[in-house]
Amino acid sequence: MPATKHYYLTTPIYYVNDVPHIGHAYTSLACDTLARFMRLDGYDVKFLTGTDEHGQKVEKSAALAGLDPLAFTDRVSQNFRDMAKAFNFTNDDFIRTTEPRHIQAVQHLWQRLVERGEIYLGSYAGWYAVRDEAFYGEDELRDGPAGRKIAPTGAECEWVEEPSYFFRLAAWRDRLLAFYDANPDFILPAGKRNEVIAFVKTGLRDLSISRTTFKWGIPVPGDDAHIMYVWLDALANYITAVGYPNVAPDSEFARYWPADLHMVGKDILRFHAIYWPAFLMAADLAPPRRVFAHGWWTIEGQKMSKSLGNAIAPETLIESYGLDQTRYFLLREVPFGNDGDFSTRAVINRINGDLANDYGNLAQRVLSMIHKNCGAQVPTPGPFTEADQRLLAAAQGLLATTRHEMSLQAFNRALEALWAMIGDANRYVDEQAPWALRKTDPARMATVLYVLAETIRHVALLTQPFMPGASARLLDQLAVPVAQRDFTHLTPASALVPATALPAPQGLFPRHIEEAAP
Ligand code: ME8
Repeated sequence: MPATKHYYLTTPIYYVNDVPHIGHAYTSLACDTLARFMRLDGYDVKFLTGTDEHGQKVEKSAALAGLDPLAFTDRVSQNFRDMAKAFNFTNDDFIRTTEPRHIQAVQHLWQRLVERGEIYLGSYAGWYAVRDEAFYGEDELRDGPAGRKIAPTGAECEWVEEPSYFFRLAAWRDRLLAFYDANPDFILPAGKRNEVIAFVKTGLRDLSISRTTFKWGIPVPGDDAHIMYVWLDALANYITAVGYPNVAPDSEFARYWPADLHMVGKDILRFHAIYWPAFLMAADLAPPRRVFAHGWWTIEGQKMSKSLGNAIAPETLIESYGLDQTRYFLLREVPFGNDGDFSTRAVINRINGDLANDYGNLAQRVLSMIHKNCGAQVPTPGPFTEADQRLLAAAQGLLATTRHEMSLQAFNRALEALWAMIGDANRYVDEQAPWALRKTDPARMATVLYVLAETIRHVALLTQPFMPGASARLLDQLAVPVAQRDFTHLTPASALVPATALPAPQGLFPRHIEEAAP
């Protein structure tokens, strides 16, 4: 049966001025995990990522690399595709803003805004930070060394004076506030929502949306002297990828728009939560349903930066710790939405504690007892005790809990719920002591091991979005057919079938042995 529920989610499109680091991997990982969860939960998912290739920052980086911008973007965009591959991300599309489909879509959007009277020609005189690709008001800046002006983000600003097209953003203040009011979950987390609302309440200035002093951008239709402001260009990628300007009732746009979720870092929330819904409403298109602004990673207590040379390449993490381990750590360590610090110690603690001791050990001891004592077959249970029923009921309750947490992008809380279950199961093993029952009451031993195997089946199905590799191996060890791994099988009707042959158990998560300090 084809899925009728659609779910469209996006990562930011990353600037190609830099190589990918764990910050980029983090945002994409969160989206990948959610995309996998929603697919397993029966949705027709579209998961988009890509690269943001225009603008002054990219033009400058290309010049520094001695390449023309397109050759440069070809090269660096590939790094982001490689990152997606290394992490086993399941994006359905990878958009580049230099593609013809995008240029055509943005120019169409521009024309629509012109027709609706939302754009006018003026001239801009003010401060611009190339690093942020953002305009700043004098009142937002502080003085830096040698008379320089510094933006709140720390980026250096330069004075810009040029003819420019403007978007009538100021006129959207009240309609934006009404929109936030009517859609309380549009911006998450709530603290970030309050910041945006407070900022919009102070009033908005019309937004300069074209530049004339450099060339690397999409030409403004009908006025070749201007190229579009890179954020208007970039934000529109989300509609390009669903086929805009084709908005016919049977189009991809009609199926997926409005997007269910734009996942972004907190640094770019204003663009997504203020400019983007204003552009869309001004073009008479629906705003997205949610923008989630997650927190910022530092490395061993320090900001990641080129000058410190401390940015961690995502591939290094995978090589050092394994893919599933890296995926687990990033989503478990920090409440999603908060800032987090990456430290080697914290990763090793999670691997040896949560993965090896808790999850891995549960699976290992149950599966090896079954292998040795139940003829390498799913055991045949007898009547269930109250303790058995309690554990099974908790396992069956996991879908509702994790579904709720995932609907709020609370990845860490979904994992906490799964680990609470793992903890309960480990305690049940200790209490029931199946190894002792082997001699005294083998029938009861079989029941206990069955209850445990069935509990592990539930946990393994639900850890799939987070740790696809290890979860698949565990489900293989339980002989769960591949066709029975979506969430419709989290019911007693799909329970393990007694006497099914099981393969030899294998360890899931090796302990991480620390290398001796040099
Ligand atoms: O802003 N911690 O691209 P960008 C967590 N092209 N996340 C981090 C991070 C860190 N230390 N560093 C980066 C742009 N990120 C625009 C977006 S969208 C229409 C255009 C992640 O390459 C985080 O998601 O600077 C942040 O928002 C994004 O990378 C910025 O990527």
